[in-house]
Amino acid sequence: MVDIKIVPTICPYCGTGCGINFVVKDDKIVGVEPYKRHPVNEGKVCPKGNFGYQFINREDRLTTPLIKENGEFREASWDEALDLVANKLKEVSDEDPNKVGFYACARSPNENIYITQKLARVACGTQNVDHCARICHGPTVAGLANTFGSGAMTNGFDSIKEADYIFCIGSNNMEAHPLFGRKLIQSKKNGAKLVVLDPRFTPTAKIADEYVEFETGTDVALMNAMIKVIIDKGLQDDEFIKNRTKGFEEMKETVQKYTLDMASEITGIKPEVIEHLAVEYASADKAAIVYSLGITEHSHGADNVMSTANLAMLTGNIGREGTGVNPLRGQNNVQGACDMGALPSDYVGYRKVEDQETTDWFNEYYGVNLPAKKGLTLVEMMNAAHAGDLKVLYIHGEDPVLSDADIKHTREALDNLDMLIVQECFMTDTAQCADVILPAAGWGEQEGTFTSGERRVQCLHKAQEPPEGAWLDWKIMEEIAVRMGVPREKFHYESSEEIFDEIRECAPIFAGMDRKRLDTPEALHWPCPSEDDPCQPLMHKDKFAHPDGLGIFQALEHKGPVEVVDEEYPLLLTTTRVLFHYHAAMTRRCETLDNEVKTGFIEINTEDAKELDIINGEVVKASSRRGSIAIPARVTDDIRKGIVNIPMHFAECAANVLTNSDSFDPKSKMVELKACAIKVEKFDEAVEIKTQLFKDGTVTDIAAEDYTTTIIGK
Ligand SMILES: Nc1nc2c(c(=O)[nH]1)N[C@H]1C(S)=C(S)[C@@H](COP(=O)(O)OP(=O)(O)OC[C@H]3O[C@@H](n4cnc5c(=O)[nH]c(N)nc54)[C@H](O)[C@@H]3O)O[C@H]1N2
Ligand SMILES: Nc1nc2c(c(=O)[nH]1)N[C@H]1C(S)=C(S)[C@@H](COP(=O)(O)OP(=O)(O)OC[C@H]3O[C@@H](n4cnc5c(=O)[nH]c(N)nc54)[C@H](O)[C@@H]3O)O[C@H]1N2
Ligand code: SF4
Ligand SMILES: [Mo]
Repeated sequence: MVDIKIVPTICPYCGTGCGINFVVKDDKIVGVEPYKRHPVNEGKVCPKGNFGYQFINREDRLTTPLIKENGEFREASWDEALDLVANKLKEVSDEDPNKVGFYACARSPNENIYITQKLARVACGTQNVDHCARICHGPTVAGLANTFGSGAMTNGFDSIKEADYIFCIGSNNMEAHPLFGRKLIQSKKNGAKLVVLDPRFTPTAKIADEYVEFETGTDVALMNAMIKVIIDKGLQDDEFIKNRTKGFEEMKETVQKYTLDMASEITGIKPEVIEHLAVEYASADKAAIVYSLGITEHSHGADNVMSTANLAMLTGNIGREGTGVNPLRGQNNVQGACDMGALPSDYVGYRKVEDQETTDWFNEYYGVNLPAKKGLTLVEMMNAAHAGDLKVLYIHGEDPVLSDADIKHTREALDNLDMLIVQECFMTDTAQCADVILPAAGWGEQEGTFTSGERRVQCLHKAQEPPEGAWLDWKIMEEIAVRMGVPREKFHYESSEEIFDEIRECAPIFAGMDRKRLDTPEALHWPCPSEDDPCQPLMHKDKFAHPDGLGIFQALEHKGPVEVVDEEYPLLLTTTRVLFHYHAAMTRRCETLDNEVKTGFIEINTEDAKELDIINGEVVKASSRRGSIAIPARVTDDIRKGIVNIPMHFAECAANVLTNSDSFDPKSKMVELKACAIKVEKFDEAVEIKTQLFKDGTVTDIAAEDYTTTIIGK
């Protein structure tokens, strides 16, 4: 008899949080099967859910600690590696806790992330802890906290099925959150009208009722003009504005200059189309906004986010099912990483570092003496390393060499450290720069919880042992803390459940999350203040999360990208994702996914390509002020003229060689990953890219001909 076990778990890729079942044979994960009872995806998955387990038992998993000597890695015992790391962290943090920094892993369970921030705060006395949300939905956290008092998605995913009108701006969820995309299709079947706004005619735009193409970086101008139309026509919700908000008059004053003509000039959308969008959004009984990185990854990302919140409050489209402001969080557990306090300004549960009473509470709870002062963000840590002010960086499962803006700058910064510690499952581009590598157990090899984009805290289950030599993240960090002198009884856990119990003690939003209540397919959403609270997803029903319960309108001006095109660099680059790859380390190690898309490409509009004499598939040179790459061209009408696009996954033609790390959002410290000026040139001779060319066609399982999209606004 074949011994097959089925172990339920949660997909480790995007923030949709689909449930899947591992198939386990001879104690090894060998496949996945549908998890039909799961309420989020009802047994369906996208290709990553289906084939994305293939990396787990790869030969090239890291299984031995490695120490770099004279530029070469050598194998080391756990004892030697842990002592080396603990001694260095202790030496430098004793001298100045600001000289050490931590990046937490938004792919790993909450319990691991909680321990990363605890290692930073308790063992090193530093508030320098952050993670990839900074360069992802950092502007969401900052922008929605300013307007609604809480930085999270306001409604559950299923709420979208009740909407009458869906305003989807800067989100390509059919590739990036496909099982949320499925809910958009279900909403359409229920009668909702779906409108997609994006500089590219994406697979998501192709399922929309209306698609509006527009200029990158002009979202604030568009939404300000929509707000002006709504007010001029008296379509705002006066009751809602009066009873539930403040700051309306200042905002109204600011939008006055955003006439249709002015906004049309900036955005490239016809005036009557902007008017049409405003009237339809405001007239719908239940209008929902969906957005993602097209909104956030700008030097004015927080302003973009706050514009969406202004629109929702103006029309009373918040606090009800079918409405809301719905940022689609990226990483499987990036919501969790923010919740766990892997933020330089917040402890677990968004308790504020700068509030002295809160810091006093944690100082007493942990037995430490932290300052009530924010630490450095991820981008600031990298810049501090570059400047020689940060000496030790501890990276728990991130790959900044590929994912941070301006790879040259990142490599120089990492080279400048006294010690780079990387705790990883694979030898990533970042791990190669490390002084010490600590091999970690990964998905499928541990218990724990992930928190999806709709604040649903879901249990993971262990299906196989980690490869021999790889340790659980939290165990590694516990050992380091103890070696640094933290008394074992203050930093010791028998299981990830014990860590979750501590999280519940520290953060009222999780207090009611009893493990038995949690470990069901339905799981629980935070805020979950008590064990008898229903912990339902809808937020801001009767009041906002600010102390006075009011939402705050924000007066915002259009700023546009910091780096603008000029004669030398005439094309504006945006950087995105493809369905089959997820960043890099894991999906590029899954054979089935790798076979679909083998390498990167640059999308260029047919007319631009003609002017540059470039044909489809030709390898071209793309350069910015930071560097150049060789990359195959994909000539297409699906991108606005003047804009080019590179998916961010491929190290051999990495988008981030070109992007810019200098242009920050002052409100959220986001860097401008969705806009920089580049040029594209022909090579004199044929150039070969090491990996083979992509197979054509961005595939989704929805037949395009089922949908008729009207392209409006051109
Ligand atoms: N397959 C896959 N799925 C993923 C990931 C992955 O790597 N692969 N990563 C996950 C992560 S971490 C994240 S954060 C999410 C991201 O999910 P998305 O944000 O949906 O993904 P992107 O492709 O980065 O960007 C979305 C869209 O923004 C558009 N855009 C660019 N500039 C502008 C602008 O100025 N205004 C507007 N309105 N739109 C603009 C782009 O054309 C693009 O279509 O995806 C998650 N899911
Ligand atoms: N140009 C451009 N750049 C971008 C973006 C863009 O749109 N354009 N998007 C940005 C966004 S939204 C994001 S979120 C970032 C993502 O940037 P990163 O966070 O750097 O991306 P990942 O590749 O997901 O990194 C996760 C790493 O953790 C490892 N890992 C997975 N599970 C575990 C675990 O349990 N334990 C440990 N120790 N390690 C584990 C994986 O092997 C992987 O190498 O990239 C950003 N960079
Ligand atoms: S939609 Fe996201 S969570 Fe669901 S299977 Fe695909 S990658 Fe996994
Ligand atoms: Mo992200």
